[in-house]
Amino acid sequence: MPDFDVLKVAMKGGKVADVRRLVEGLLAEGVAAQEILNNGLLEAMGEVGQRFKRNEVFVPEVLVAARAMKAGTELLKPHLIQAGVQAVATAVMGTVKGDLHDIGKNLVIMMLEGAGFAVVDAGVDVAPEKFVALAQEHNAKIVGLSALLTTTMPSMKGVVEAIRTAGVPAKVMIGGAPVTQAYCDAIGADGYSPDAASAAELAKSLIA
Ligand code: B1M
Repeated sequence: MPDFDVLKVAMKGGKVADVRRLVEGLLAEGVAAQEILNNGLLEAMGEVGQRFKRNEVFVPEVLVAARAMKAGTELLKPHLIQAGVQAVATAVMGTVKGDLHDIGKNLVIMMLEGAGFAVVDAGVDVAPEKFVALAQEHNAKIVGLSALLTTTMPSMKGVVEAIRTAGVPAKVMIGGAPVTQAYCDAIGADGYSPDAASAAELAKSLIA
């Protein structure tokens, strides 16, 4: 039975070099990449997400843990592809038109990836048509919208309408500092979450 505790501690502490070394060691021992991903990296990221939600850790800790997870998953990726492991689903994620804030969006992307989603990062200042095109191109099950300005929030309504009009069968979830559940209900989006950890849980529940 491989011991994932050391790997989890290294990942939660954002120790990129240690994570690489430990993942390589486990692979060399013959541990399956899927097992390292689930019982090591994803579990550690889930714990970081829960602690973030409880305000026990903050944005910098999440970012360093996410960077360490990325280093680990990069080593696992070729093995996972070889083993035919599928992502849970694809999500397209972007900051809406007129809005250049991307720190929250990037955190949400990391948590979604941590939860097993393949994420297409649409970037910032993204027009409704681009969300539609990317969702169609990647057969996305989730379209995630972030907005930090009260002046750009209305663009979310435009994206929901564009997605529905184009007949894209994706769930639209929204978030960002000025966004609320009431606004989500008002524009007919499928879900709202106040933070990155809940966003990953919401995405999983929306496709369940
Ligand atoms: Co700007 N800015 N900014 N800014 N900026 C705010 C948002 C502001 C509240 C500051 C203030 O006045 N107190 C204010 C908005 C006021 C309003 O509309 N109510 C503001 C303003 C006015 C502006 C400019 C207009 C300033 C100017 O130029 N006059 C300008 C606009 C530029 C533009 O976008 N067109 C501007 C520019 C900038 C910088 C470029 C300098 C920089 C952005 C850098 C970057 O993102 N790369 C910046 C920053 C850093 C901020 C503050 C200080 C921090 C934002 C942030 O990153 N927070 C912010 C003040 C503040 O919030 N204290 C402010 C950390 C981040 C982790 O939180 O993004 O909320 P957040 O994400 C959270 C949740 O909201 C949620 O999860 C995340 C993690 O828990 N979440 C989702 C986010 N998206 C989600 C999506 C989901 C689910 C959850 O589902 C899909």
